[in-house]
Amino acid sequence: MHRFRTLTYVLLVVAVAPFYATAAERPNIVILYADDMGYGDLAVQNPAAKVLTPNLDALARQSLRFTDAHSSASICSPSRYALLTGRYHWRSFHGIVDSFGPSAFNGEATLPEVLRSAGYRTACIGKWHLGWNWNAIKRPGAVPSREAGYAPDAFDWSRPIPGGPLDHGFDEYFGDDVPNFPPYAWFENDRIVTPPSVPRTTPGKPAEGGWECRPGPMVEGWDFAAVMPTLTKRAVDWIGRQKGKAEPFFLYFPFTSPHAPMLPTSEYAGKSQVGGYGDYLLQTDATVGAVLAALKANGLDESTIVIFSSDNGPESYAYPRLRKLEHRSTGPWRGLKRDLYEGGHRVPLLVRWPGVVKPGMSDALVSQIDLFATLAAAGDAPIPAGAAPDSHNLLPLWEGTGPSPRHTIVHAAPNERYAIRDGDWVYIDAPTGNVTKAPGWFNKSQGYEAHQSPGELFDLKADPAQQSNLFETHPEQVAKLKAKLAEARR
Ligand SMILES: [Ca+2]
Repeated sequence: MHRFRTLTYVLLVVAVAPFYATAAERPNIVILYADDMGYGDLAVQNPAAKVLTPNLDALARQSLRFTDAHSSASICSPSRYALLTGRYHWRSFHGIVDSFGPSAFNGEATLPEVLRSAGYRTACIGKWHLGWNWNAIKRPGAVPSREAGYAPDAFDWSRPIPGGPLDHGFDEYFGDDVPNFPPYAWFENDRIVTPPSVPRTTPGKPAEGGWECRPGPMVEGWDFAAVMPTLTKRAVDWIGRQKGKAEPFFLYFPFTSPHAPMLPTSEYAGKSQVGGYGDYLLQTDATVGAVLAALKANGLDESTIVIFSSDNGPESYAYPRLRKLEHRSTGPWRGLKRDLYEGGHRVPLLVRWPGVVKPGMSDALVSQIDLFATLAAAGDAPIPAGAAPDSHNLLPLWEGTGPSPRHTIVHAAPNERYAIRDGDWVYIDAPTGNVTKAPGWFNKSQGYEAHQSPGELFDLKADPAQQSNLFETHPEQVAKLKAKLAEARR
């Protein structure tokens, strides 16, 4: 199928050069990217799931569902950076971009840049969290206080802010940058829509967990609960505006949910059996449904690749949630957000491409880093020399015509510790894969015992729950993977 499309494209280019092929030949691309949603939060891959995700389950039935898919990191910014650059985050950094932090990019080509060069229209709607050049609008002498952060007048909000999505390949941006960081304000392209004029206040309590909202400037009357509904509406409206256009489009829609603050609207509050998180997950699922419905209503569903994934595993609330409400957000995997264990970075991944990707399941080892080369190939977009160095083209795997070219993944946690996956084996180059502390009751219930070894080695095929550390009994395997890790990091 792809060969046929490529041939059609080549013939068209020859015939009508220098014009691009029309959207009919090249697919639109939509990436839906949940925030902190675990493998086991996708009901279709968790037989014991206590939250139903009907829209995602329906999408999964129409998709190729990958069960061994990984984000680059177990936290936000690095995973997003790696997805958009096709490059391991740890080659540049490990942590998140702080509030008012600088851009995470350093001249790397991005997926939207490559697609745009090939004629795609590109938009980012949602959570950016990859930094801006805030110094360009910061008033001289403005410094944040420890308690209150920056004052509302620390920045000239009337000026454009460079270094954001528009400077990294997106024609348009709408979002709130990071839902729990200042400024609490809407961004439209490279400008703030309404100037923040008051310090952050947080009304009452979220449905579950804490606000996790850092101090700093806020738009007066800012409605945290309106963020996801507003983003959803903007994405739906944007899709509606693509109908009938000649060029294909790329929409990158990173959600702000189910990340804290968990604020399900009245339509979803109390509707799940898994507390505020479950309700917010229902709302997240409904956003997916709204986007899919918009594609269908505009006659775009057959010509659009839809990808759904998450930037990392669930937040630490997943432990009490499991204990009290018996919903396991990580599914069968050990660990969660920030961890080197599977639960930190093994995430849902659905790929729907009608007529090209046959619905089903794949247990091939794949990374979100591979989306760059794969989608560039799908869109017949040339990748510049040296760009996306860690990205593999998985199109043959997607189309069922060949195996995955990927056999290893280097994992890295925010504490700058590493692990390497190689086939069925994973070697953790640290005494533990936990960064987020696992409670004693959990470790006890799962048979996770303390040990004195400097590293951990697991055979995921025999031991998917990572219970038996084979470090001491398989020194040759440890040495082999240590060498592969050193080679990959060189
Ligand atoms: Ca996240």
